[in-house]
Amino acid sequence: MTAATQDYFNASVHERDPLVAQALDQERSRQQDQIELIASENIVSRAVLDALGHEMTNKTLEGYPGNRFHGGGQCVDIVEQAAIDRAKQLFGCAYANVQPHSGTQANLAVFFLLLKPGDKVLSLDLAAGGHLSHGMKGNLSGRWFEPHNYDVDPETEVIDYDELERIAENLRPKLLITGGSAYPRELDFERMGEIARKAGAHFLVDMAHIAGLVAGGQHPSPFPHADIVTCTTTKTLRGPRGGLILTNNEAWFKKLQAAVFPGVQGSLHSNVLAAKAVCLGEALRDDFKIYAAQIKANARALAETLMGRGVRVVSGGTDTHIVLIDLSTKGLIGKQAEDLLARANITANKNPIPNDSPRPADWVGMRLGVSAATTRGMAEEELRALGNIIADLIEAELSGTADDAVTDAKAKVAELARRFPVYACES
Ligand code: DSN
Repeated sequence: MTAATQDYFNASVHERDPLVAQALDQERSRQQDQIELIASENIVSRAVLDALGHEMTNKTLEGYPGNRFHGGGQCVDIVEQAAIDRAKQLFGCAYANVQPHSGTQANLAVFFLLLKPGDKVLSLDLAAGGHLSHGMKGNLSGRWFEPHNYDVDPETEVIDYDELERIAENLRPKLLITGGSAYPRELDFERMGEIARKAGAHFLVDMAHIAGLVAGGQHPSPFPHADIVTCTTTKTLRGPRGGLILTNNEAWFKKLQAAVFPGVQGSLHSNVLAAKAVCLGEALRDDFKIYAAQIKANARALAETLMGRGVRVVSGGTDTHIVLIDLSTKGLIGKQAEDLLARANITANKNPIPNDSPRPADWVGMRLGVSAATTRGMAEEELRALGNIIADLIEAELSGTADDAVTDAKAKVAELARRFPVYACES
């Protein structure tokens, strides 16, 4: 073996690529030292990381277990079949495709399966918590299909199901979609399934954000009301980046397989399938139910603390991991609050609230999510402390004393981060 080959197989990233290694080290420290409140993020287990970093990434395969276009797929067949079986067991459905590279890819495959270009799609408005892959103009779903939206009630900020029914009956869309990225309340799948059937529409539930809550019994299941369900394996499900598609419709399933490959994707991500199998296995364990219940309790504690300090929480609370706050009553915008929290090592993101400006720079909302903090072991007491830190920062920004408040908040965040370490065995 040449020295170059030996180096290729044995040298670490620190030895071969200091620039990338330094960024990786800094990212590890960042995740340890800050508190993550971005609602779409979570912290995967060491077992999921092991699978993601495995040599299985070298394997190229197309097709499905037992029916591949390339040889040597026997080990990937095992992990893909495990992911399929576990997804079906976890979500109580008959068929699962575990290959989508993301939630957006999963949705695209469903569009490819069920729609023709120009067909009408009815989905939750983006500012009310929907998702860009449900018909946003800048996304293929909004360019090739005819998007329409339903909204939340302006008073309650909860989906206006009567209005949705009226819109659906007039519009007669081919596809009704619910779910998204920032809707904090429980979704009434039964009512929306009835609305879809009355309007002659197929019903897609995109449970990307709440899949872990569904898995843990903390949000009603979309089955049997949905015709088809998509989700990501990140977020509350606490797995690798990727998507799933689930259905009970036998007739669709064969076509669904072809819609994913070769419809919208080529070869699969073998190591990610292994990591998906691991995370789905973890979500089947009893301790995941405890985790999901703690997420909800933590989100409520955060929402109640913020409301108690005079911060307006959209819809007056939460039934999920998401707390969406409206900064307009404080005269701030989302970007200001995001930057302010970042100075104190709390990571969150500006977000539109219902009827917000279409310009991200003007959004007055900020989205907070508790999944990652809950994974670290934080409970209601810590989320109340975080709520008070956030409220202190906002008040200080208004009174011109932000610098002092940031110093104080940073110390409190550092103490929390130290008490709840990430991948502690390595530190
Ligand atoms: N949809 C984006 C979010 O919720 O942040 C990415 O998952």
